[in-house]
Amino acid sequence: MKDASFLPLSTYREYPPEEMLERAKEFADDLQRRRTIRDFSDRPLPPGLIEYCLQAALSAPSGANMQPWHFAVVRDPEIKHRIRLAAELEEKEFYTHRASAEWLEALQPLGTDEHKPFLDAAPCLIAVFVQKFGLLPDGRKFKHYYPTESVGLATGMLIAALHRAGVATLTHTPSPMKFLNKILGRPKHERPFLLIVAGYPRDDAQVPDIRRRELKDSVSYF
Ligand code: IYR
Repeated sequence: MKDASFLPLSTYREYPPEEMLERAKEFADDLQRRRTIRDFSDRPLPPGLIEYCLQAALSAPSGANMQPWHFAVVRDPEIKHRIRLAAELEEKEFYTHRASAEWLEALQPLGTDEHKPFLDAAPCLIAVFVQKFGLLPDGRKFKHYYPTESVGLATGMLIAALHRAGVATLTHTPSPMKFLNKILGRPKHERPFLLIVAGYPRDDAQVPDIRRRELKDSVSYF
């Protein structure tokens, strides 16, 4: 086997046990306040903020360290509007024909419909793409491992980073969303994974009256 090369672990920090608990609780309490929102203000975000949050996302672990992701940041109002029009076309189809009665019933507590004004209003859309394989400069392909899982991890870290910075998000999945490749000029082998809508909530923003499961309902110990 080819020799791997190693460096000393210089970035790990150990904390005293009380501080570990404090840090874990603080982080959990902060994330408990995260809510997915749909009522976005058009206030711009501080310059450079999204880049720090993307830096956090890029620290995610990935299969064989292939980092099989691409993030397209959209701030241009015209491009946001094109995305809105394309998304609303798909959503109209979804709500009137494509979705099963069971699916529509599951969505009922969220109060969603085919209108997506937040795609114009929010200052920033981040289209996340999965690369099933990588491309060498000569055009040859190489396989990415666990691409979907890897991009899910990076996206989760991005949402947490945005929340921590005070940015509200919506994880939006117009389906199908191949139109994102066309509008954003992404290659065919990249699959749109998610459209993250990011910004400030409107002053009158409301969220659905839904709850998170408790620890005992989601966790088992052995
Ligand atoms: N993409 C549609 C429907 C939708 C689907 C799921 I799963 C949601 O959690 C929320 C909405 C829409 O955005 O309205």
